[in-house]
Parts: sequence; C-alpha cells; structure tokens
Amino acid sequence: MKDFSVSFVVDAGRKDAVAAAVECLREQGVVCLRGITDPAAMEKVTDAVSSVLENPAMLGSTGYYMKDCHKKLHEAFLTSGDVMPLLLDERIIDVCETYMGEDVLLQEMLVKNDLGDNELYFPVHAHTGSYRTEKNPGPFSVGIMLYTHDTSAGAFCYAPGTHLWDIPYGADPADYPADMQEQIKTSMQRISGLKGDIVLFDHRGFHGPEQPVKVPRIVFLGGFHSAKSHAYKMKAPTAAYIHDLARLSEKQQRVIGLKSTGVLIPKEKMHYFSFNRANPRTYALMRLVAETSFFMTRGKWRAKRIVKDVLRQYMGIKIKPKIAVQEKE
Ligand SMILES: O=C(O)CCC(=O)C(=O)O
Repeated sequence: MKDFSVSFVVDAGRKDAVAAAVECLREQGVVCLRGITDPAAMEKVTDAVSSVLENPAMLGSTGYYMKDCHKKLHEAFLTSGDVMPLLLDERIIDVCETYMGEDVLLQEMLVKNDLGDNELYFPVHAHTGSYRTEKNPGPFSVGIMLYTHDTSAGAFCYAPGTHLWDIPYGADPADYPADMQEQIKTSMQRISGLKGDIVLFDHRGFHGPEQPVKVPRIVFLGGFHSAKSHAYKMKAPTAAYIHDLARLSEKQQRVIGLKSTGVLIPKEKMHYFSFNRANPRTYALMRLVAETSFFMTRGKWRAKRIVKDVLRQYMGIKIKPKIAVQEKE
C-alpha cells in the first residue's frame, strides 16, 4: 500500500492547529494531529495497555476481550486513567465540533490489538450512520485513532475525497459503479504514523486497516458523532471509572456523555461483548470447564468440612476458619 502522498499531518503546536485540521478534514476527509499527546502520559498508557493485553478477561478477572481469532480488544477508558484526557483533548473536540458544525458525543472507544495474522478480516468500508435518528446530508461522525507505537505496515488507510460523495451506495465498495470502485482502489493510501499521533477521519469516506499484514498493531479506536442527529444519545454504554471523570473539564464531561439522554444500542449488542454469540461452542466448553472446576472445588471444601467436624466432635480439636485477605481490608 502506498503512503499518503498529500500533506495530512498538522502539528498540534501550531497556533492555528484546530483550523488547519478542520481544513484538512474538509479537503481530504482525514487528518493526523502530531505532538498533541503528552509523551509521559503516553508511556503510562502504553504500559497499561501491554499489561491488559497479557491475559484474557475471564469470569471477572481483568484482561482483554476477544470475539474472534484476529484481535484482542478492551474498553479504552478502563485501561488507564490517563487515556481520557488524551482522547478527549479539547483540541480534538474543537476539531470535530467545528467540522460537524454542532456538539458531538462520544460514539465508542476501545483498544484494538490486531494480531498481524496475515488475513483480511476488516475490509475497506464507509459508515452510513445507521444509528442516526435524524438523517441529513453531510458529516455525522468522525472516527479517531491513537497510534500507541510508530505504525506503518498495518496502519489505517483512507481514500481521500470519497467522504464528499456522502455514501450514495452505502458501506460496501462492491455496491458502487465500476468507476467509483476504481477511484476507491486507486486513491486508497496508508496513514503511516508515530507513537502518540491522533488520526481523525470522516466516517463517510472509504477506509480500513491495511490488511493482510504479518505485523501486529495496537491502537485506540473510536469516534464522536453529532449529538443532535443521534437524539443526544451515545452509541452504547461506555464504561469509565468515576474518579477519572472528575479529572475532566465541563466540555469533556459533556462529550463523554454525562449530559446524554441515553444509549442507542444495549451493551450485549456491542461487538466486543459478543464472544459467547460469535463462538457458542467454545463458550459452552469454557463454561463447562469453569463450572466443573468450581463444582470440584466445592467438593473439596465439603470434604474438608466433614474432616473438621469429625475432629471437633470426636477429638475436641477446633480449627479456626481462615479470613481471606480481602475480608481483612
Ligand atoms: O482498524 C483500523 O485501522 C480501521 C478502523 C475502521 O475501519 C473503523 O473504525 O471503521
């Protein structure tokens, strides 16, 4: 895949960074804000991400989610308290709100670790804003991606200018006339980036990760949608820790949903909570293993209790029950 040939990087240190980013979004449909993330906060975030990606979340243990064999996922804001200020930087909000010309609300935000298994599982697409309650022409949501490491192979790709078509034939390039398909193919370019870069993109333009590739990649991925055209609702329930919300400004709290009127889809319909639906046999097997293990452990407890009762009743030996660590706290 060829790298983006036109200028799409805006230095966040520029005085006119917001205006320049909005201009780039209008023209290309995509922009990369460089130098916007605090390097020390980025370090803390990447350490937290590495730790969360070490083990699967099972029966309440912390760790990653996996609905298919290609990628690990996790809720962005539960990864580290430093994530929210980075992804809800007021300059990012200003770019999105100026571009869309109205207030925005968080759509979703997750960590995605594509494993680099050399398969094409997330083909090029555009978003149609199907969750909208009010459909008007023009932008309805802006995607956001934070690169957690320098990224080239497997980076996000975008076909500049295709956002201006306003998705006349839907999400799938295959449904477009041949000349438009050709244009999507030839204009598609890779947004190689550096650790800490924030990429914003109009969801109506054709995009997707570079695939197939053999290298893994970890990004924060999500979006902001127009509040009005989604009835001031967020896309889905989004988890965050209360003490982290306290660090946010009023504007950030509004965008993260503290003044939203609800959600458009329930939690169990969210893709990263769909392991049981996507893998029913594996889920049934893992459930059987867990439940059998707990059943056997209950048997062990019972046997121990019987022995203790016998010792107490017939030999007068009393064994004090142990207090678990958490119960002492
Ligand atoms: O993972 C990527 O690079 C692309 C993400 C994407 O296509 C999307 O959020 O719709």
